[in-house]
Amino acid sequence: MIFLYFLSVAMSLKGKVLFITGASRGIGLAIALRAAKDGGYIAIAAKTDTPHPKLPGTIHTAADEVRRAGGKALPLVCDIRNEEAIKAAIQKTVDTFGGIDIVVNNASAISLTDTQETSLKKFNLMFEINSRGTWLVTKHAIPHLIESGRKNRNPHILNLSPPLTLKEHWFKNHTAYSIAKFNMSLFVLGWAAEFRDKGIAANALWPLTVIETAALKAIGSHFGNNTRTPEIMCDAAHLILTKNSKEFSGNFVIDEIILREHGQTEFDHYATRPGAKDMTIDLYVDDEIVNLAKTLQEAKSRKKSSKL
Ligand SMILES: *[C@@H]1O[C@H](CO)[C@@H](O)[C@H](O)[C@H]1NC(C)=O
Ligand SMILES: *[C@@H]1O[C@H](CO)[C@@H](O)[C@H](O)[C@H]1NC(C)=O
Ligand SMILES: *[C@@H]1O[C@H](CO)[C@@H](O)[C@H](O)[C@H]1NC(C)=O
Ligand SMILES: CC(=O)N[C@H]1CO[C@H](CO)[C@@H](O)[C@@H]1O
Repeated sequence: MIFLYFLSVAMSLKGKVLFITGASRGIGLAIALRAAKDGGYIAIAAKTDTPHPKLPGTIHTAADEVRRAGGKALPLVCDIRNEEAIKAAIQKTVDTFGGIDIVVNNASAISLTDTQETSLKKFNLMFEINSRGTWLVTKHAIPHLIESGRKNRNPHILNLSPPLTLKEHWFKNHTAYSIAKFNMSLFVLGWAAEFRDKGIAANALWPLTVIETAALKAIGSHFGNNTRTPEIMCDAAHLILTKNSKEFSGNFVIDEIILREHGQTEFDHYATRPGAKDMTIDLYVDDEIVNLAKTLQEAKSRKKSSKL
């Protein structure tokens, strides 16, 4: 009984303070809502204060959703290209919620264009948001994560970025975006080592299949229709963020794989279109990863049939 009580506390984000960038919609918002369901405190740091002409959701609508889901919300206008804005947002979070336990670096700019088609403006945007922004937000959150570690509050950094793979075909069509995204993963590699003795975990999470978000629709999806909803990413993120930060760090996690490794066998409900099969595999997911997911799936169905 007592053991179960502690287990459930450890596996919840109740009372944890999350600073999430790009949380006004899509995957960032889904992660915020999952934490809110546990009773988490969420700083929603994003650029969108007033409605975007093409994309739904602002920090205020996201905050309302977080509160409805059972969490505390702090909407913050924060352009992560601006160091002063980041410092102010972090300070406001600490003043409001008493600290920071988790940083989720989700904000991301995307332009799937080749070198000639990528303007300097687009290149700078991807560099400034994906790699420089991730670094800058984390840099200013670190003192608070160290404090969280001292208090044994299980501090985590989670970057929404792909497993490190250096195959040229992942670069060919959009080198600049690929480098900006892999840069986020390189930070995971470095930070896991840098902060290990402080008990702070740094991990990366990436989807096996294409996730359908408003941003994806806006850039014109040539990815086909066999996509999943952001819910699979938030379930996987929740699993990572409730793991012991002293033990689980430096991992490049794929959503379906970690969920299967933890015993989940049902994935149909994540399909954007009910009944869709043969999900479209996402960028940067090597064949070995796809095969591992299949092996885990088959191992499970073998286990099931041997029980019959
Ligand atoms: C690169 O572009 C080509 C042509 O559009 C396409 O067939 C191929 O799948 C793309 N490769 C990746 C890894 O996106
Ligand atoms: C990747 O990171 C390095 C080091 O921070 C930086 O110099 C480089 O401009 C980044 N590249 C992109 C495309 O983000
Ligand atoms: C996706 O579905 C829409 C509507 O059913 C269809 O018009 C479109 O061709 C499909 N796209 C792909 C790439 O299969
Ligand atoms: C608002 C925002 O930038 N959301 C991003 C969250 O992360 C995913 C995966 O990197 C992006 O596709 C979203 O655009």
